[in-house]
Amino acid sequence: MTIFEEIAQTLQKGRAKLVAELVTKALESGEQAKDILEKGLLAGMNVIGEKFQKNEVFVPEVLIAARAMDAGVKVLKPHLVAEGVEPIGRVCIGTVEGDLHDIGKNLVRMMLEGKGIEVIDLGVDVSAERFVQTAIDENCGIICCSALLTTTMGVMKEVVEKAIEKGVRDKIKIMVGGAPITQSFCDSIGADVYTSDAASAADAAEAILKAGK
Ligand code: B1M
Repeated sequence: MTIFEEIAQTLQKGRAKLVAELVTKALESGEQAKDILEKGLLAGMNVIGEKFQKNEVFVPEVLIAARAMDAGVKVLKPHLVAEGVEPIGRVCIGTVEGDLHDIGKNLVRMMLEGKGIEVIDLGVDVSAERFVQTAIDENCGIICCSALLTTTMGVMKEVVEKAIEKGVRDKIKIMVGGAPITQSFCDSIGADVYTSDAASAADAAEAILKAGK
């Protein structure tokens, strides 16, 4: 087994401390940080994403794997910066105004990070104004909105309207998701992409950002 495969498999088992040790070992043996990220950490997280979509693993396993990914990335980060590895793009994410549910939103964030996307996490109870202004100020390619309450999903329409009002609707994609959201709701408010789960959200965001490069 290569060191990359070892890292990927250890990440899937959620063994954070061992992942950090293996990343250190790989760096010491002269591997490039970019390869460790792509062939080890991201490869492992992709497997978790695929299994999550097929209901072969569940929320706890994803959270534990994401924690292991974080441990590896922490070791790797200074080396990635030194090698000049660029993230594939930047997005902002949050749970919409009036809504405090953040478990799904956090899963989406972790899957996005698992794709090498830079994520600005605005947390919960995020207003349309804050989503759009952050996307403008921080040069985000995508705004990702999560909602769990039928009473708060309307804020997503406000996000679309705010982006139009600020003249950036053609520059910034808007992705929506959360238990009460559907494709027809997404279409009705004029958002760009709806996905039903975190792994598909990360796949869609990756495709959008790569297409925009
Ligand atoms: Co609340 N809650 N809750 N709650 N809660 C629900 C959502 C509810 C369905 C329970 C019920 O009544 N059966 C109901 C909503 C009913 C409705 O709107 N029709 C409800 C309610 C009513 C409330 C309160 C109003 C209760 C009260 O106080 N009377 C209150 C509201 C607070 C507020 O937000 N202002 C409230 C509070 C809470 C807690 C704080 C106790 C807690 C939240 C803790 C937290 O998030 N930190 C909580 C919880 C845990 C739930 C349930 C039990 C679980 C939600 C969850 O985390 N699911 C939920 C009932 C249920 O679902 N069984 C319920 C797991 C999570 C992984 O799924 O977020 O759907 P989800 O994310 C999925 C996908 O939707 C998708 O990816 C994830 C998985 O891959 N996804 C995206 C999510 N965001 C995405 C974005 C994307 C793409 C995909 O693109 C950008």
